[in-house]
Amino acid sequence: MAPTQVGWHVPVGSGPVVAQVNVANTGSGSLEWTASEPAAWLELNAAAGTAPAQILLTADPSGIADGASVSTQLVVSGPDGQSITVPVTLIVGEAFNAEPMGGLGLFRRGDCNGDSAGDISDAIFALGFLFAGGPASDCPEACDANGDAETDLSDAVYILGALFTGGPPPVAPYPECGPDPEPASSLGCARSTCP
Ligand SMILES: [Ca+2]
Ligand SMILES: [Ca+2]
Repeated sequence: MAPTQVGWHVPVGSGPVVAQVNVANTGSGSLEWTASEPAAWLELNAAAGTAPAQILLTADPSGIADGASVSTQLVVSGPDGQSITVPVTLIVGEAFNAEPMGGLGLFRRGDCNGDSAGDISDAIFALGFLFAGGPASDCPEACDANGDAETDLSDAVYILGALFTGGPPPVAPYPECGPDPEPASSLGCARSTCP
């Protein structure tokens, strides 16, 4: 299951932010799972299902004070008593000393495959996910190269255009790491390669 932790750092007044946790079955047969978390500020789009699946986590910063850091745990339980715990943290406003966030919430647009480089492999990764059953990105927002809050063929075309035909570069944050300029429509970035 990926990622192993989820976090956001949002400005005061931010709308809800979203991240995605993939539940995969590395064995054979079907794997039933249930998910739970106890925090009022966090919601899941599903509490149970069959792997492979994607759980969308939506964190609502609206009731959290400027400078506050809140944490909870997403627990995903499978058969035979197996369970995986994913720490989830939401930091609001000027709280830079709360705890190290390891770049969570920051991303570099266009780096769809999360290797810190922007090159043709990102377009290949995006096409693989869209059309060839390849893995999903741990940072879907970075795959949204043209910044229209959707990941589709146009993003792969956009990445290739920027590399080879003089097209515009990925929209901000690019080329430096940064936060999502439109957090309300974010596709999420659960695993960042940003420092
Ligand atoms: Ca890359
Ligand atoms: Ca897009």
